[in-house]
Amino acid sequence: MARKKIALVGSGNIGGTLAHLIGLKELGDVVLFDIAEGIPQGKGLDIAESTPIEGCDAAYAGANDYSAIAGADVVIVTAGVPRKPGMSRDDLIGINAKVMASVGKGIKENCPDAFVICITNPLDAMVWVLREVSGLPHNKVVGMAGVLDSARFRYFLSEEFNVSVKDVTAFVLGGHGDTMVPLTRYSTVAGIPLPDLVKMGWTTQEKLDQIVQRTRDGGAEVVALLKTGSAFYAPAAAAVQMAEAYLKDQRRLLPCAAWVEGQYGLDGIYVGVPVIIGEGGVEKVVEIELSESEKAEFNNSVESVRGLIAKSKELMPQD
Ligand code: A3D
Repeated sequence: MARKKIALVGSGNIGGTLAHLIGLKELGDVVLFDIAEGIPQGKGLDIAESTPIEGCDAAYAGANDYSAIAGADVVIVTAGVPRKPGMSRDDLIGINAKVMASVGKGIKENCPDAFVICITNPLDAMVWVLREVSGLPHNKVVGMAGVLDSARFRYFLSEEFNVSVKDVTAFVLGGHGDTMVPLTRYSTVAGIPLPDLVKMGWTTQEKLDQIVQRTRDGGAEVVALLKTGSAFYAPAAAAVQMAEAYLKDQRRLLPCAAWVEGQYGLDGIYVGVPVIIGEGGVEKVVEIELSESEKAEFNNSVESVRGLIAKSKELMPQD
């Protein structure tokens, strides 16, 4: 059986980490693409030289021409600019909407059958642009945010409870921004929901509220520490989990920025919801019951995504 081909559009901090993880997991051969000459080639060669040590079979190539991504099974997009301290994700829209338009064209012309995972911010709006320009089916274009936001929530909870991260599950819905909705009712330690753990005295409501807020600010916390860019290890791990679910037809239930039409009363928008990812891409949008206050928070988040999509429409080059 031929190895799968995974194209990474953007070979910066996340792109390089993705390339490394994909090789370690032997998910397929990797093509790194970037507009910066030498970066994708250099990172590809460097990682390829680690494969004899790791004992993993994966080929690496670097390119500055879109023809290199031809026939890719999966494309992971990180092209564009990240935040600097003091910036919100939404401040990136002017540059990144134009970048997504060029990436969408490259995908359309070279690998229209790929499963595309977008990471570039502001996430939900950038997935929308990518899908619009590439013309791929909605179920094959998805955004990575919920897996990362949920992982941050899980990590903070595991610290608070002093239990293994393996036993903590968590759900974060909505747009990937300050309005994201961490759902405490659907988050558990080995199946025990967080509100029950408060009743059991494992934590207090006040501490839980602080953890929810820290989750919302999780990206900014790393940006403030790094000063030169944004998080990349955890975002790359999250996207690799989504790519693996598709390539191995795992049917994982993961929170992703997916196209929602009908579910949750929405009439066609990209926003963070639980979905099943398998060989068909996004095979199902899972509609969970929300309380009145959760609904209000989710709708608030949807409105903010709508605003960003409208702005992206104005910024997209017309041709
Ligand atoms: P960075 O290390 O700067 O890498 C971006 C790369 O994109 C650079 O190598 C650029 O040369 C390249 N690039 C710029 N324009 C183009 C273009 N037109 N075509 C191809 N390549 C281009 O950034 P990063 O890897 O740290 O972050 C990448 C993106 O991911 C940013 O927009 C971040 O905001 C975003 N991000 C999202 C999350 C989510 O959870 C959604 C988390 C962290 C970062």
